[in-house]
Amino acid sequence: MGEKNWIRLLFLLVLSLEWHVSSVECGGILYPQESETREVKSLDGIWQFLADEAGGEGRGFKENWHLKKLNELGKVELMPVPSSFNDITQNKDVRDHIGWVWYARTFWVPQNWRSDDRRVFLRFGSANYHAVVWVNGNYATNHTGGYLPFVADVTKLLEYGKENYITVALNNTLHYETIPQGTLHYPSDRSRYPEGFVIQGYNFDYFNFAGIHRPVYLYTTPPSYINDVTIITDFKETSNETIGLVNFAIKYHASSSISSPSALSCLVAIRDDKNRKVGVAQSCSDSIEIHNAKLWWPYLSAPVGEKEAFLYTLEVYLTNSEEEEQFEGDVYRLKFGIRTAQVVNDTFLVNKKPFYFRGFGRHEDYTLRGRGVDNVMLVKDHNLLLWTGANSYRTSHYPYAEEILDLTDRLGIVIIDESPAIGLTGFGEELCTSHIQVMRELVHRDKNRASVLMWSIGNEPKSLEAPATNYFNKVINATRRFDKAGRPITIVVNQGFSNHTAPDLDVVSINRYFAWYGDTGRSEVIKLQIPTEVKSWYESYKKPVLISEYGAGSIVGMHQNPSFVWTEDYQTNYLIEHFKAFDELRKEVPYFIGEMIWNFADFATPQETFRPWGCMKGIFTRERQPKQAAHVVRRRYWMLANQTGALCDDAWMMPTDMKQV
Ligand code: GCB
Repeated sequence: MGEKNWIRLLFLLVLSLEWHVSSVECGGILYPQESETREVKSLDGIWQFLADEAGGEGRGFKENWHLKKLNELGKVELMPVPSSFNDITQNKDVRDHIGWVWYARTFWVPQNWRSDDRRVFLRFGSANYHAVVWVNGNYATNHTGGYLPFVADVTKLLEYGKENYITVALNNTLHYETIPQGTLHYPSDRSRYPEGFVIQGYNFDYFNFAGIHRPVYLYTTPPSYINDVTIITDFKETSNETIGLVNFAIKYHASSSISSPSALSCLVAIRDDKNRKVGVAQSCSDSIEIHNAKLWWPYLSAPVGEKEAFLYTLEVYLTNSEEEEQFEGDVYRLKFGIRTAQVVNDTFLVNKKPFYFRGFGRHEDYTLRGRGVDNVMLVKDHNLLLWTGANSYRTSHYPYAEEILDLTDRLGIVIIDESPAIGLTGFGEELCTSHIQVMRELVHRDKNRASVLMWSIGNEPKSLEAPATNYFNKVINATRRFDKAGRPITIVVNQGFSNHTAPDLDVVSINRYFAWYGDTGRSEVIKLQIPTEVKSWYESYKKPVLISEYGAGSIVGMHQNPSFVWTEDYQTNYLIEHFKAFDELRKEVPYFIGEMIWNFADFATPQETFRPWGCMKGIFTRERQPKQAAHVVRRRYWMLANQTGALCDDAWMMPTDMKQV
C-alpha cells in the first residue's frame, strides 16, 4: 500500500470514529490529584499486548478488535505500562514494529463511584504517536502526536462495582504532515523484500520508541469541577521587602444541576512551604500580593539566606456556598514558584538577574523501558544533574513527562521546553496546523511550571528553505498567544534562515560540532571556530546566542594519549577546548548566554553502521555511570556556579569532595 493511501486510510479510520476533541480543548488537562473531592486510581501495571500486521492498516479495525478480548485474537505478550514496547519482548518483530499495536487490560471500578455527584475521567500521560481508546467496547477518545496528555470523560462508559475492560490501539507511524515528520516506504520487489516489508524514515537520530509511555489514571471529580488553572507571577522590590504578585485565573465546568454557572465561585488561598496561608482571594480570576515573598531561584543561584526553588501552593475551592466548611464544590492544589524570565538587552534574565545556562541536552531514554517513565531513573538522573552542578537542560527533542517537571520545579533546574518538531522540512499548511496544535497542548500542560523558562519551537529545521521564516512566525505568534506569561521563545538551529531573516525569536540556539563532524580530531580549531560562529550569528540576527549542543562521542573504557576520536580522552579534551572558547566569549560579549553539552547520557539510536549501538556523546553511560569527562564538566559547572550564580560573597560553594582536591 502506498504512503498516500495509508494516510487516507488512517484519516478515514479516525473520522469514522466519533471524533472527540476533549484532549485538544483548552481545559481539563490538570494532573490527576487526590483531594477532599477527588479520588485517583492508577491503571499502570502489566497489560496485554498484541502487535497487528506490520506496515499497513492491520486487521484490528476491520475485525473490530475493540469489541473482543485481546487474548482471544492471538498470542498476547505481557506489556508493562508505562514503558516503550520495543525492548520488552524477545521478539525482534515487536522491537522493530511499524504500524498498529493493541493494548488491553481489565480493571475494577468501585461501586461507590456510581453516583450523581461524581464524574470519572480517564487520562493518559502520553502514548506515542496515535492512540484510540475504548472502554468496555465503547469509543472513549483518541489523540495524535504522542508526548502530551489526553483525557476523556468516561463516567457513562464504566460499569460500577464490576470488572471493566480498556482497549488501546496505538500506531507509531510518522508521515510528512505529523510532528515529528517521517516517511513510509514499501519496497515492492518481492524477489528482494518479503511481503509486509516497510521502512519508516525520519529526520532524527534517536530510536523511535513507542508505547504507552506515561501513567494512565482514572480520577473522579464532583459534577461541577475545576477544569483549568493559570498562574502568572511577577514581583516588585521595595526598600525592605520583595512583594510577590500572583495572577491567577480558574476555569470550571458547571454541572447541569447548577441553576447558573455564576452560582459558583472560587475561594483561593496561597500557602507557603509550611502550609501557612500567605494570601487569599474570593474570585476565580484575581491577583494576590504576597509580602516578604520568597522567589523561585534556579539551582545554586539563590542569594545568601534564601532557598532555591521555593514553591508555594495555590489552593482552589470551587464552591456554591461562601463557607469553606459547607463547601459543596471541588478542591485542587497546584504548586507554583514566583519568578520571572525575560530577554532584555541581549541578556537572559531570571528574576531580573542575568542567567547563564550551564547544562545539557537530554533524552527520555532508559535501558529496557525506552521512554517509559520510571521513578528510579528520574531520581537518579536528577541526582546526577545536581552532582555536576548543572542549572538547566533542554527537553530535547520532545516534551518530557510531567513527573520529570515535578522534579525540576522542586530542584530549581531550569527547563527549555521543546516541542517534538525535529528536522522539519516542507513547511506546508497542514504541518503548520499540527505544529500549532502541539504548541497549544504543550503550553497548556506546562504554563504553570516554575522551571519552564523558555519554549523551544523545535530542533534543527531545514530553516534555509524559503517558507521557513514565515512558517515559524506563525508558530511563534501562536505560542505567544498561548503563553500569557510571555516566556522567551527559541528555535534550535544548525543552519541559518533564508535572506538572513530570522523569525521573531528571543534567543538563537545553535548546535555545533566543530572537531567532531568536521575537522574530526582537530580540537585545536575549537577555540577559533566557536567564537567566530557565535559572533556571526549575533551579527546576522542580533539576538542572544546559546550553544544548545556540542559534544563528542566516547566509548567508555577506551583511552589513547595523545587523544584520538571515540576515546574518553578525546571527549574530555574536546570539552575542555570548548570551555576555553566559552570563557573567552563570556569575557568579550554579553549576548553569549550559555552552554549545553550533547548529551547528558548515551542513548539508543536506530540500527546504523556509523555508530556503535547508540549515540555515545553522553558524559554518563546509558547506565548512568560517569565517564572521564563527567568529572571535568563537574569542575567547570561548579566553578561557573560560583562565578555567575552565587550572589554570596564569602561562601565558596563546592561539594566537600571537590574542595579537598
Ligand atoms: C544534532 C541533533 C541531535 C543528535 C546530534 C548528534 O545536532 O540535534 O539530536 O543526536 O546532533 O549526535 O549527531
